[in-house]
Amino acid sequence: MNILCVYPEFPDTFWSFKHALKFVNKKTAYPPLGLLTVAAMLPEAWDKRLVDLNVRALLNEDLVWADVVFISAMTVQREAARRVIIQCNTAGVAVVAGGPLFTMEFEEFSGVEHFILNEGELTLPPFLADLAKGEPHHVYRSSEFPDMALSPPPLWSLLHLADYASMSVQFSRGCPFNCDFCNVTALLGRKPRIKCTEQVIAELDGLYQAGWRGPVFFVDDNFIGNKRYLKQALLPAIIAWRQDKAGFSFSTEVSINVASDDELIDLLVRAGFNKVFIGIETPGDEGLSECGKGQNVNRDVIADTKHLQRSGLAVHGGFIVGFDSDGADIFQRQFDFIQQSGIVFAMIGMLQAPPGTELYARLEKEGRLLGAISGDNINGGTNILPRMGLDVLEEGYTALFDRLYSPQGYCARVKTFLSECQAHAWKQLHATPESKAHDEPSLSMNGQAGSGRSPNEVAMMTHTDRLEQSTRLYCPFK
Ligand code: B12
Ligand code: SF4
Repeated sequence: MNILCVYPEFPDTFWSFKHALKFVNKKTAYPPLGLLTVAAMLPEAWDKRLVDLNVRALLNEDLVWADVVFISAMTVQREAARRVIIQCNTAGVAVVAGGPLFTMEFEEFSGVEHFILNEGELTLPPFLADLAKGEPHHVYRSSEFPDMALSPPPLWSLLHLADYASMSVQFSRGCPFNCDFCNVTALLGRKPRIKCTEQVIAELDGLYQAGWRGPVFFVDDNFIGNKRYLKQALLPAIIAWRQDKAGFSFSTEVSINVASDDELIDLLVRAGFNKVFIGIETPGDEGLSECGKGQNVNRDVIADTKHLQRSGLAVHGGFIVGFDSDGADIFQRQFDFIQQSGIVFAMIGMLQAPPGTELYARLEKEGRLLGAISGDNINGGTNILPRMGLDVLEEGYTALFDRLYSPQGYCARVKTFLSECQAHAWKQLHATPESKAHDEPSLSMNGQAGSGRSPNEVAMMTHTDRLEQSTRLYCPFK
């Protein structure tokens, strides 16, 4: 059987990095990890190929080769997924669909023979068994959450690695918190489920053997959901693994309580983590309490951020405007907060209510839903009627975004960040054993080889040099 895995194209969004990718000479940001994982669960005897439409077009000859197309997508790829399905239908190739888009709204799609919803580790085996018997059903779903021991190492061999800016590895699924706007818990549960250390190291080994040298994103909903295991097993193992492997750096998503745990921060940095994405959401406790983000309440998040930055972790932040408790001053407060924090990569969105969340249920009851979400949470749109009024939110949001991403606003954050992290110290924190032997201290803080400048030359660097360095640092893939 010939299985063609197809990943639809991302539209031009903040997260597609379409304009930034050319700076690093890559075609797309991250690999379609769901499809690579599912491909590894298929019978070994079947032939498998991948077409990632973010890398190249889906050609007729691909479809002539394929017996079945396996498609995966998130909501933001909705329209692109429809186009792929039509193309397959026209070519007469059967389509099997899975992933978050279809899990949440499969009823909206025609032209798909089989929907394998939720987590493939549970829903794919019964489909394969029924297929072998010649009686596959239309929909497979599960309300259970599988043990991560069932998740095989992704089939890296399907990728042309050089097209990607970063690779992805997943350690855990689920998040112990329960923010009302977030559908992670609805999709993946509140109990973090983890892979064992041996599984994670095997995936990293697989990447290393496939020739990857570069950034790896741990695509967990909250990497520190099980701190004990991280401290006792996984991070020490990654520290040991990295000893003789140059060129790897890691980033991930964590909750803000990481800032209170110096032992964990130290292990993360020693394991090669240099960036963490944190859902900070809003500067005021009212908004945080409203959305159930108790873990952020009563904290000095700016101090937390600076502590992480000085310790060697650049902080990327998620922010939201449009909570019921937000007054008209929220736009200025968010601006001041983000600028002071030195969070260069600030994802700011309007509050949206994805189906399946507590927020969706509440606003539906209150008659304040405007329809489906687009899947792009920073396109200046929303599916809710905010208390402050839609016009006020839209106008305030657009002005805030423009200010944050104006050259002045952006560079001011870069400077704040640089002054916090004390460039030399940061570079040393992230030096791999191998690079320590070769690098003199330099301002190149992105895990690449040092600049070779003497301390005097460094001191004489021009403002432009520094900006160039910081832009390289702030390429999200370095
Ligand atoms: C990494 C990641 C990203 C990466 C991109 C990854 C990529 N492929 O290019 C980045 C950071 C760019 C990103 C961006 C965004 N993301 Co995102 N992202 C994730 C994250 C954390 C991990 C995805 C992953 O690799 N998972 C690991 C694999 C193994 O899991 P999986 O893909 O779900 O696959 C499993 C099943 O779904 C199923 N399956 C999947 N595909 C298929 C196909 C077939 C045929 C079958 C049988 C089964 C199957 O089997 C797999 C094994 O169980 C998820 C959360 C999560 N834990 O999954 C959110 C998630 C996918 N993102 C989400 C969202 C909303 C976004 C953004 C809008 C921003 C935001 N608010 O987070 C943007 C939109 C993207 C854009 N370009 O505009 C939502 C999607 C919800 C939805 N309904 O689509 C998720 C689920 C998080 C959430 N909040 O709930 N994201
Ligand atoms: S901490 Fe993050 S992943 Fe967890 S529920 Fe809140 S927003 Fe979702």
